[in-house]
Amino acid sequence: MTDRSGTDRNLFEALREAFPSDLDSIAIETDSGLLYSWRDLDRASAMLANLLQGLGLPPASRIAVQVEKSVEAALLYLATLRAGHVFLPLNTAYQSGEVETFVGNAEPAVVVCSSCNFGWVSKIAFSAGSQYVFTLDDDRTGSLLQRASLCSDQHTVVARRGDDLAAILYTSGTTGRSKGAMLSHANLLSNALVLKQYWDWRTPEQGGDVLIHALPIFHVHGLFVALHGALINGSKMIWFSRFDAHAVVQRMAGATLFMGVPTMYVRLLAEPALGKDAVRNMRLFVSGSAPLLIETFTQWRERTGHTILERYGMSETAMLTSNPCRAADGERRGSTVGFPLPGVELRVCSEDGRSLAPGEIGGIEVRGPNVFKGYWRMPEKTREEFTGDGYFRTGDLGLIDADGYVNIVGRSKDLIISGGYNVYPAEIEACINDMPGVAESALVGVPHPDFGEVGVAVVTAKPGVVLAPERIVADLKARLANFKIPKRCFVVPDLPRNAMGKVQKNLLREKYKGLFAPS
Ligand code: MCA
Ligand code: AMP
Repeated sequence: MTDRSGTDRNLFEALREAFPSDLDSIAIETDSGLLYSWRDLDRASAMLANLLQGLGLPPASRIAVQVEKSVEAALLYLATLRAGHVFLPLNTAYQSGEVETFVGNAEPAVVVCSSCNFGWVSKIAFSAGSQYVFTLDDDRTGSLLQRASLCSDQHTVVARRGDDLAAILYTSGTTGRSKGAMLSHANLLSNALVLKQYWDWRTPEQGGDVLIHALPIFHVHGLFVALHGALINGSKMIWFSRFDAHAVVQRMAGATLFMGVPTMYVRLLAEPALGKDAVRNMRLFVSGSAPLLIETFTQWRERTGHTILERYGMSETAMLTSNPCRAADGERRGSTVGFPLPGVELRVCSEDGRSLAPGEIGGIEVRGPNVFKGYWRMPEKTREEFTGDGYFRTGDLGLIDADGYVNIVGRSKDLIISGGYNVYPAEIEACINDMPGVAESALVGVPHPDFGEVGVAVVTAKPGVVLAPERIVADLKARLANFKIPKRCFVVPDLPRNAMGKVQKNLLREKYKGLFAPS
């Protein structure tokens, strides 16, 4: 079979081929002043890959990683690809119960964690059958690097087919049950190649792009869209260990590209130093992971003279649509997520599966080389989410306007997106309902000036019980990632219900929508 797309291979091989010919030029400059050359990336990822290979694991073993953001953490990702294993990134906010669920389901052979979490993480990992637990800290210490320092810096990339698994990304799901989205080398490589072309990345020979990388690297946006984007274009990165709006504005003069979630744009706009001078060398601002308010889009244009390019994607699919980058491809329109990317087939369907006409609102369904292989060990769930003709049901509601721009108008899935992180109400409600004295609960999303949307919990008590909202929130904090914690909690006599007995979340959303409105 001929591989016309050039994606039937190990993704790392393609990224490595794009490194600039001058391997001693700077690939990454960190916010703490460290410099990494392209040769450093090549050698260090080789050493880590040799370490992984030396463990004698079966091909496609899962390597689960919950560590603070660092260049070494990104190198571990590259090493996992190089060694032909499967990367499983975990948000650092996840608490032990959440990590136990993911590790229990994925059964990774290797787990890498921060040294301060070694005690509880290793207990979970060894109970799930993991063979090795290493530590990696953001100050370049830990057993992983110690062991890798003894390994050779020469490594031959392990051959992988495009269809082989490269990564598993967990999402909590609308039922509260976690699902691991399986992404292949070809899924990720095809998406990186499409974005290279569509976003007009400039290779070093064309003057080069410099990306400000300020996103976490345990989700699609920071790990794939941003990191692959820079690597496959041989572009330098200015690397922030965490997002700091003030520091990002200071570094913009030395960069050409920024990618962020809407909360980051809101915080950047609050920086007095943000203006036309600060962005004088910038070429492109990309926003995604959550809806970008039209006010933010407009204010950004007024303050900086740049029009933010909004795009849309999912963990299961990587990037699906994008506003145009080049003027020749069209204008960037606020409140829209642009056109389906080349190679992505996107349609809007009614509940009974009819393809809808432009302007009609329905469920967004997608098909393409970027669409995942299914949920890890959940063939039934996978089947449910795909149509008979191979389209993935995104759970997003939208329309395609008369000019072909995709507009996302809502979600059929019960999901809150807070500061770019997904919060599935079913998971939080199940935790609250487990608490003594709780009769039932509902978590609804309401507008928030910083995070876009945040969760508000509405709870009822069992007869004769008096519940304290602060206690509920404190208990949740001990069990769940911080971004999932409701920003407010109310104890009420009853939840509103419709004639069928279903809780009317729309009424709760309406009731609490003004909670965080700026006064
Ligand atoms: C932090 N907090 C949050 C969030 N982040 N609350 C709600 N939503 C959030 N997203 C809370 C913490 O619990 C804490 O509360 C307080 O804010 C400060 O925490 P800190 O860690 O200091 O927050 P921060 O550093 O200011 O983080 C804000 C952030 C971060 C930079 C916007 O949330 C972030 O990096 N978001 C990006 C997420 C992302 O990369 N998403 C891409 C997913 P307390 O003090 O009460 O404990 S990929 C995806 O969605 C698809 C594929 C796509 O299209 O990209
Ligand atoms: P995740 O499961 O973290 O990959 O989140 C994917 C979801 O984020 C999508 O299904 C959308 O609901 C949402 N999303 C991503 N980008 C955008 C965007 N530009 N506008 C609105 N929603 C978005």
